[in-house]
Amino acid sequence: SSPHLRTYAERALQHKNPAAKLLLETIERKKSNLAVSVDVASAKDFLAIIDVVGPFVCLIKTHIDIIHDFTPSLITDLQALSVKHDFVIFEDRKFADIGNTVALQYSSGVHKIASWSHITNAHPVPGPSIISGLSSVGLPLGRGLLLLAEMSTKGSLASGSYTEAAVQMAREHRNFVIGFIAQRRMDGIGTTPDESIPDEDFLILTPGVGLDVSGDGMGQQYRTPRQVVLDSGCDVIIVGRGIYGKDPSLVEAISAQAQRYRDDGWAAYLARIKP
Ligand code: S5P
Repeated sequence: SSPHLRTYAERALQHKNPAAKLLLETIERKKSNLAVSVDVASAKDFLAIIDVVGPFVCLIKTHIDIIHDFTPSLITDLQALSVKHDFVIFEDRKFADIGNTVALQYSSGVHKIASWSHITNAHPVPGPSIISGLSSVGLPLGRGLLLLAEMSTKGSLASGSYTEAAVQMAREHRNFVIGFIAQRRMDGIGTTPDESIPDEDFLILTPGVGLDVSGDGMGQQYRTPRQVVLDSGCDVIIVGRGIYGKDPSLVEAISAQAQRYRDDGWAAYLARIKP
């Protein structure tokens, strides 16, 4: 059956990539397919939000280059929170360069992403060499890569044959590419029905999720957890401003929003796997 009709627990048993396995196991253990994207500029707000939403998430998504007062100790603190609350870490770096350059960007610089982020992502635009470059660093560390097969923004160029080519690229590197940033399932895309690939199980992590507004006035487009998980078959909802809003100090509001999205995402999953 199509992966999205199986439970997260069943899929965890099948997956060979350690980061994919960890994510699926964490989702099942915490009964949460919610990822929170923490796009704030101060280290203090960043850690405070993560500590509040931590109990309700399977994964925390970071843009570490947004933090204006970054120091290496922030990573130690982030890792401590990931142990305390049991979540996976995904640095949303969106690599997009030649293999040699992305390998250096992934391993080095101020942020040393590969040393702490279980999952990262890349644009497929340079072709397969971007995967080779990143996997030369990430595979020995047990990391996983998501390709951006689609985007949530109005007018996105990642559609049609570009999306198909991204899926084909992923199929050639299934030990390291664990899935996609996309708006729907990618199963069998680019194949004819008679050449379906039996044990293909790409994880679909989906941003552009919001319950209260349909966009942000800067091209972002939002759908509900139910549309994303039940109607489109995606595996993880990624929510940013819908949860932490405009004021990171409103701890109770943030906690309530995280629970609300967690509950909606899980209800949509239960409705999906119901025989
Ligand atoms: O297509 C995409 C891909 C990504 S990774 N659309 C997105 O919005 N994202 C990221 O998800 C984006 O960089 C941001 O960190 C998050 C969405 O944030 P929100 O506040 O709009 O929920």
